[in-house]
Amino acid sequence: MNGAESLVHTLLKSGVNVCFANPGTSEMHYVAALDRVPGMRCVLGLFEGVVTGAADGYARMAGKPAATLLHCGPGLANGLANLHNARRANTPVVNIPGDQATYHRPLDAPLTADTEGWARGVSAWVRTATSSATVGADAAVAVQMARTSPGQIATLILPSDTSWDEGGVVADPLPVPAAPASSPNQIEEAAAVLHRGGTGVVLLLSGAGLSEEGLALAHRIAMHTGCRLMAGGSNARTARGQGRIPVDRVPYVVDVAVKAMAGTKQLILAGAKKPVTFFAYPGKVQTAVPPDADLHVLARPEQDVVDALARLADMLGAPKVAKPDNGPRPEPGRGALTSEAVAATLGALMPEGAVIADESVSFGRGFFPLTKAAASHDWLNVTGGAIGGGPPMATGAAIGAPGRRVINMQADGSAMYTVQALWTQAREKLDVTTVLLSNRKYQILLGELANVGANPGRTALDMMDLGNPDIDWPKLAQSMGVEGARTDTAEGFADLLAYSLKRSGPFLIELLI
Ligand SMILES: Cc1ncc(C[n+]2csc(CCOP(=O)(O)OP(=O)(O)O)c2C)c(N)n1
Repeated sequence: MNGAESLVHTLLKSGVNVCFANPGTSEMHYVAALDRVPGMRCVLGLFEGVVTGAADGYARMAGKPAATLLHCGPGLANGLANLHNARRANTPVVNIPGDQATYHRPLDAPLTADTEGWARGVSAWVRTATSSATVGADAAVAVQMARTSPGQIATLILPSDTSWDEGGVVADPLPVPAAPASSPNQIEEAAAVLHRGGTGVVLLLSGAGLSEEGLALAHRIAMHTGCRLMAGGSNARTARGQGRIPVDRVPYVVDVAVKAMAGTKQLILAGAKKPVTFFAYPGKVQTAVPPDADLHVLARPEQDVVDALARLADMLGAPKVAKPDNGPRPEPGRGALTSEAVAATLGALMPEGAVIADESVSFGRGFFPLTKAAASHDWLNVTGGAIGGGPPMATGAAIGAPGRRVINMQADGSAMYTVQALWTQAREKLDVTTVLLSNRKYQILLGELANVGANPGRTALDMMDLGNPDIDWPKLAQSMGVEGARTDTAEGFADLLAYSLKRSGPFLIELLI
């Protein structure tokens, strides 16, 4: 057995059975091993940002990591932005770039690069394999590190001789440490704050706090104490729709966020970090949390937030409550394609168990309220602000959640970063509906120009204009094997969405907004 075969066997033994890949020469033995060892689903991405973003989406839904296969430092570098998004989502990823053979590296051949250095910025754990005899053991550690709470990126760099040399040894899976529990002190402090009650107590949820179970516990606490529930600004996965507690997210726009958090006197963090603004702006605050608010940490992101919420609810004596009634499903929108009309149509038509991969950027800021009474679904945000996360995340989510329809609410500018994901969706026959929000602009940046107080001229405005030439999205999709159509009315959207949900495989709907 060579090193690559021991690697693949070890990954499979440790429960990793999907590999998102974009290979090169140095990974040929890894590719050959994937061929020879049955059991691994290999998914080709035509750009490394698709590979890494798909690994992110997959793990968010499957609850376990996928492996990647990337080509040397430059291939890894192409995938870094979506590894950054994955890191911000606390997604487990077993990230495997191949590299020059150990004895070839000193010759400084063209693809030689600081692979470890590039990996380090996004990874909780980096190791370069040194021999075929130990690469199996390295792989077992990589899976263990990826699965360590709250979910991390573990990068195992694979010099080609550690793949092709004989003497590979399959390693047994290593135990995954349980998420640490919150200390009694953390629970007591939160309970004391909630006991005092009064207005201005906010319980801010993220991570598993936004799972169905976490939300139900938070709801119990809120019903008993009168505290307000909020969610972090961008979250890996939020359980929403019928039977789930609707929570507002901390808004993106600074002034809107300040309004939303005004009056907060006690902020209790449950799996969330203290919210800060995406950027500094001249003369504006850096956090929407009022300066006189006290901060309490019920559970840090790596702690077991569901356990902490359960212990807190018990300590408070909060009685069990019925599931909330989020009201009737919305009616599909009519007329012009406003943000509200699109949200209402989505809320009306999305099927039970849908997964929403949200990279709607500026147009989607109002999507939450009108989808709270939709069928139960999961909502995935791009978490690190690096655009181009949406189409790959949708692709990976469809593989991680088979049988569930993924709806990718996707802004056009961001989609152009990783548009090749459509090809993977077609090749893998994935049930993904891409709702392409075509405003032919970098709309958000027009707002940001105003926010920083700039006075834009022609050159600045041209840098935010995606027209001239207009992108023909249905044709682009069709060229990659994805059927697509375009509409400029809410009724047209409803028809196309319903059509896409009835058929299997991917579909793209361009909305001229
Ligand atoms: C990797 C990366 N590159 C560039 C940016 C800067 N940026 C933020 S939003 C944006 C444009 C988004 O346009 P689009 O996706 O069409 O959404 P819209 O603003 O029209 O809603 C850009 C270029 C970024 N956030 N991440």
